[in-house]
Formats: sequence, C-alpha cells, structure tokens
Amino acid sequence: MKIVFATANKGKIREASEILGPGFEVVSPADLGIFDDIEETGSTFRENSLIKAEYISRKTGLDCFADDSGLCVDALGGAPGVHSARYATDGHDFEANIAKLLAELGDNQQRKARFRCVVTLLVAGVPHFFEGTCEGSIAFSKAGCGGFGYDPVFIPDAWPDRTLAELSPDDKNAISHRGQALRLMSAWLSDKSR
Ligand code: ITT
Repeated sequence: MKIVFATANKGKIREASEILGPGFEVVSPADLGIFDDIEETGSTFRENSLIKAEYISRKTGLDCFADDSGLCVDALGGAPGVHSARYATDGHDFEANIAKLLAELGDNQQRKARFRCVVTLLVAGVPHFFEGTCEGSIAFSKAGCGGFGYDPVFIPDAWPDRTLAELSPDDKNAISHRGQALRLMSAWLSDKSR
C-alpha cells in the first residue's frame, strides 16, 4: 500500500518505512515535489499533527498521515515538548538542541523524561489519532550515532545502560513512541481493509 507521510524529517521517514514494513511504500511530500515549511501553530502534539496532515492532504488531494513528536523533560516543566525541533535555533539543529538541553539540566540529578508521538491518519478527510510514549531519562553526555534528534542523550527505561542512538534500528523501533503509534495505525488499517 502506498501511503503519504506528511513530514520533511528524513529520520522519521526512514523509521516509518522500517516500522510499517514491506507492505507499505512510504512516500514523502518531497517525493511529490512539495517542499513547503508547514507552520505548526498548535500548542499540543495532537493539534500540530492534525495541522500537518490536513495541509498535505489538501495540497495533494490524497489521504496521508503526519507525526508530531517531541521530548518532555520533567525537571524542565515538560520542555522542550512541542518546541523540540526548534529548541535552540530556528532550524532543526540537533547538535545545538542537545547542547541547550544538557546546559539547561546542568548537574540536576532529576533527569526523568519521555518522548511522545501523536500520529494523525486522514482518511477521506476524517482524522484518526494514534499515540505512543517512550519513558526514559536524559544522559549527562552524548553516546551513539544511530537514530536522529535527541537520541544520543536519551536513555530509555527499557535499555537502562545505553542511549537510543546506541540501539539498532529494530531495537529502537520496538520500544519507541513512533513505533507504538505507527503499529497502532497499521493495525487499524489492516482491520479496516478486512
Ligand atoms: P516534521 O514536522 O516535518 O514532521 P520535525 O522534525 O519538525 O519534522 P516535529 O515538529 O514533530 O517534527 O518535531 C519533532 C522533534 O522532536 C524532532 O525534530 C526531534 O528533535 C525530536 N524527536 C522526535 N522524535 C524523536 C526521536 O525518535 N528521536 C530523537 N528525537 C526525536
């Protein structure tokens, strides 16, 4: 099944293809010649996820899904949250975001955090929402080079001796916020086609 993923983030596209498996061909807006920077004006993951799915569906006339996700750190009152991509700068500067996060936390021992993901699947204009959460904590320094974004400083509770960036793609996808949300979406689509 061909399905449009309303994202400009190549890490998300790669992970969605891995998680959804060979039964799906994940197509990006860029593959369709769309390079628009969609303004995320919502204040929740759900609102921003819907904004992105509706924008790309309107532009292409196709059903699609979007993912809004981010890192919520308890000691920072839930920040960076919906601002995760642009925490340090206006662009998606992962290195600067990590540097700012580690600086904000300093030597604070309270490092509990979680990744959250809300996927919106738009089918014939009707939104369906799927969510995932990955609990963990923030490391004191970076480790690993897999994944993307904050992965080098996120230690998942399920693998307490390594960061997400040190896991194989399969191991990350098995526990990740995105893995959970997209497997729910995949199950919903299979049910619907039965
Ligand atoms: P699109 O809006 O085009 O999908 P984006 O990267 O701007 O791409 P978001 O607005 O949802 O997406 O921001 C998500 C940010 O949260 C992302 O840029 C990372 O900084 C972080 N993030 C989300 N999932 C992550 C993951 O699995 N590993 C590490 N960081 C992640």
